[in-house]
Order: sequence, then C-alpha cells, then structure tokens
Amino acid sequence: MCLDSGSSALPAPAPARLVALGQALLERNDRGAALLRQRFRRDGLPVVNLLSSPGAGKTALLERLGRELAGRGRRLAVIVGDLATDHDARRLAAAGVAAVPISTGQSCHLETAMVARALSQLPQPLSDLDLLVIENVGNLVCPAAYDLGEQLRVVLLSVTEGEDKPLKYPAIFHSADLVVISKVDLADAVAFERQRAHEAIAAVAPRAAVLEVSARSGSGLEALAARLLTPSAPLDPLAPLAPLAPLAPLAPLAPLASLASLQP
Ligand SMILES: Nc1nc2c(ncn2[C@@H]2O[C@H](COP(=O)(O)OP(=O)(O)O)[C@@H](O)[C@H]2O)c(=O)[nH]1
Ligand SMILES: [Mg+2]
Repeated sequence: MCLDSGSSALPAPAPARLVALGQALLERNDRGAALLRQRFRRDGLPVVNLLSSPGAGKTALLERLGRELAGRGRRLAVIVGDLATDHDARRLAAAGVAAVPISTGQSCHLETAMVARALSQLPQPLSDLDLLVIENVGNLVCPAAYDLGEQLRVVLLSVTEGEDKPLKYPAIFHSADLVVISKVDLADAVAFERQRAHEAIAAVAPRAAVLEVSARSGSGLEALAARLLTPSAPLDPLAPLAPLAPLAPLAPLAPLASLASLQP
C-alpha cells in the first residue's frame, strides 16, 4: 500500500506508527467509498475505476468511448487524476466528454475525498449521466488498495507493456472485475504473445472478464461500452479460467461516516 496521500506534509513516523497510520488512512478511505457507493446507487449511475500504468491508453479509450456514446445519445463523464497538468481533461473535453481534472501533486493514487470533491464539478444532477469513469493516476501499485466506491474496476494492459505484467503486479490485476488488453492494433508490430498474456491474467485474476480493444481502430469498443454501461451484466471471459490463485481477498468495508467528514 502507498501511504503518500499527498494531502499533508507529515514527518517520517517510526515503523509501528507507519503501519497504524496506513491502516487509519485505508479505513478512512473505505468509509468514504461506502458513502460514495451509496450515492452512486441512489443516482442509478454506473461508476468505473479505470487503472493502468502510465501510457497504457486510458484517456485515448475514454475519448473514443465518449464519442461513440454521444452518437447514441448517452452521456459519459470522467474524473481524471494525474500528478500534474489538466492535459487529459482537455483532451476529453475536446471529445465532448464532461471531465474534471484532479492534480494529486505527490500522491500516486486517487482517494475518496478527492473524488467526493470532484463530483460537485460534474454536470448535475448526476442521475442524468449514463456513465462515470474515474481515470486513476497511472500506476500499477498504489491505486490497488484504494476503493473509490466504484461498481466496476477495470485494469488496462497494453500490448506494448509486456505479457508478464499481471504476474509482476498481481495485486492490481487481482482486484480487477475486467481486464482490458489495449492497443491491439499494435499487437503484430510488437510481436505480442496473446496466449501468454491471457495465461498471466488468468493466473492472478481468474474471475476477471477479459476484453481486447483498440482505441485507434475501435475494435472491441462495442463490447466494452455494453459492459461499462451495465456493470453487473454477464460477460464470458475470452480466456479459459485457470485454477484460483492463493491471493488475499480485498479488505471489507469499514462502518459508514458522513460524506462531510471526508472534506479536509
Ligand atoms: N496505436 C495505438 N496507440 C494508442 C492507443 N491508445 C492509446 N494510444 C497511444 O498511447 C499513448 C498514451 O495514451 P494515453 O491515452 O495518454 O494513455 P494513459 O496515460 O493511459 O491515459 C498516446 O500516444 C496514444 O495516442 C491504441 O489503441 N492504439
Ligand atoms: Mg491519461
């Protein structure tokens, strides 16, 4: 777990205190996630937490998805986290997507308090939106432990990253409901070993569905859109299921607090 929330300049604590501090931060985040999940459910809004390494194609996929959905009269909104700049929010706005940037500064992940603040900058009421995607900070480690109240967690693996990334970063792939293999238009150019990638995903995320997409060609976009708009819809994984990997389950949700308590 990454302790650097970027929200305050804390002195370096002793190891025992570091563990306690980390647990307290996660518990506070989990309380916020439960509240956000309640709110999203009340608004009937499907919410997706989108994670990947930097450059795997999250924003490009959302630009394309936003255009496709707009063509069908559906409204996508995006909260997008990066350490710095509002570049992605500008790209998304140019594609007609309502986008709110979060600059996290030193923090390598988004937390519920940041998302709660960004919600007020989205078009209201939220119930008029058809889909909200939270594009997390590009990182395959820190964001894994932070529940953002999403209904669906999607992890991207681009064909240019290497087929074994799920084995090297198992926690984040294990937490995924859906793994999206992106940039498949480049598969031949980089000699992507499809079978090896699917085996690596199945080894650490045996229950996750898998889709292959290209933001460039648009292949796989239809299936992806259907899945995101109805997060609970069944989707047959492309790869056969491997035996369950002995990984720890996600932490249970902590008791509820009020949304106001999340504000700094
Ligand atoms: N060929 C190809 N390039 C892509 C695709 N998706 C993204 N890219 C490129 O990959 C780079 C990183 O994309 P970006 O969306 O910024 O990734 P992010 O950091 O995950 O949001 C950019 O140069 C994109 O044009 C794709 O499907 N095919
Ligand atoms: Mg991006």
